Amino acid sequence: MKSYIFYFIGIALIVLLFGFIMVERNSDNSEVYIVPIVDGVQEVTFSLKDYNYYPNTIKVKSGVPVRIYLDSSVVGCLRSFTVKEFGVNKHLPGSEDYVEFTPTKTGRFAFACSMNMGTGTLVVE
Ligand SMILES: [Cu+2]
Repeated sequence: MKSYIFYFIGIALIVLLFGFIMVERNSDNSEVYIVPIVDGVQEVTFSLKDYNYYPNTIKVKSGVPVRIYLDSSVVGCLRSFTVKEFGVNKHLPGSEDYVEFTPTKTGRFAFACSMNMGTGTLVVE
């Protein structure tokens, strides 16, 4: 009888875990931010949400300059913005400061703060 209890607890845990993974994947897919092109530049402003960059996944076009701003909600080391793949590493003290780079290859790349605490995904198409 006791083994049945453990069996059901095991099933319940697997269902819970699977459900959790599904939800995470769904919310990730629905939160890809398509960066608009304004006067030939892809402009995006990050803010802070759950101690991380928001939007957290952004999609840009290859070969078009990307200009990134951080609004005043972004604090601490998250104001040092890096995209290793494209040699981006710049401290942006104010909300009017920006870093600009042109993605030269397609794929999914990480962006992060200088200490890798805040992280996100740059999708280049
Ligand atoms: Cu950091």
